[in-house]
Amino acid sequence: IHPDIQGVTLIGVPTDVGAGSIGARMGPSALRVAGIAQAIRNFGLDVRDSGDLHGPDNPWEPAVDGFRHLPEVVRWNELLHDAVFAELDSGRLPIVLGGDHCLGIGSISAVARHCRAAGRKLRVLWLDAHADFNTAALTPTGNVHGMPVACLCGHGPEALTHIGGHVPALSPADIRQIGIRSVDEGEKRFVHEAGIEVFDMRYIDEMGMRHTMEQALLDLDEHTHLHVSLDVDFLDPDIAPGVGTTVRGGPNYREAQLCMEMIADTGRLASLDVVELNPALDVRNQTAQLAVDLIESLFGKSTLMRR
Ligand code: 6HN
Ligand code: MN
Ligand code: MN
Ligand code: MN
Repeated sequence: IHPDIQGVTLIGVPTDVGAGSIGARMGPSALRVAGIAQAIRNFGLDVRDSGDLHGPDNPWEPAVDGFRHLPEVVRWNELLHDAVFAELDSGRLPIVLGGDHCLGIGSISAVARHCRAAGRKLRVLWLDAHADFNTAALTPTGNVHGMPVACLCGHGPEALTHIGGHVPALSPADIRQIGIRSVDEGEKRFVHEAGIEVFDMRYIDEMGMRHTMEQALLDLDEHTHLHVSLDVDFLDPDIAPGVGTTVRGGPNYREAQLCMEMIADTGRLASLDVVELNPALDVRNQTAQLAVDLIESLFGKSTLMRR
């Protein structure tokens, strides 16, 4: 992790207002049950669990003007932005326990604001089966968890794009997407037009995870804040069934571990989102346990002594 980090704070965000199925609201509990706090404490870090944020219920309504539950999505993301910003401001590494991936808007807009104020460069690794680059006009579902990257890049309703106080919160040049294998037709064109660097599964198959991560982590320096947004549907559904939007053909256990280990080796991790875990679809909490396993690697656990 980043050498300036004073400690780690867990922020539970029990909501699925942005998702197409309910259940991700139980994600924070499942990660706690899988031992996330102790796993990080084992590295000698000061870990504080700040509990759960409290936001509106999921009204489970059809889309209005291309968005499902926009007011509720806005409220959760405003709350999360403030919580993440406060932790970064006190020198701590926030871990957002989602919750669905619409929460990337609040979390990463706070990270971007922090980086602007602190004069840091920002690199966002978006680990996901999906590009999450839809807009109201492009979305086939209206679910805002399919739109956070577009919103962060300034394409979306003002109530979401301006949460971090600067529009756009992110430049496409700050983002690397890894593991992508399901992108909607209009969304494909828009990702291409925006110029986001995408390491899709075809790339990973051909070049391997090692080369992929070397590319995704190029040009980090001592001033870089590295944010990881881990959508658990990034992982192959054989090892991670507890997700509402599984897509087959994702990274296997070792590929996922290597991905985390290479991020750990940079020593630049400064914030993390773990999202889309849906315990209602899981089997004996195995997806939460796997996520905790991967987070241990992300924080530097390795099988041998390394230096
Ligand atoms: N996620 N592209 C689809 C949609 O509804 O826009 C799926 C989005 C999935 C979002 O997994 O975070
Ligand atoms: Mn900082
Ligand atoms: Mn996602
Ligand atoms: Mn996804």
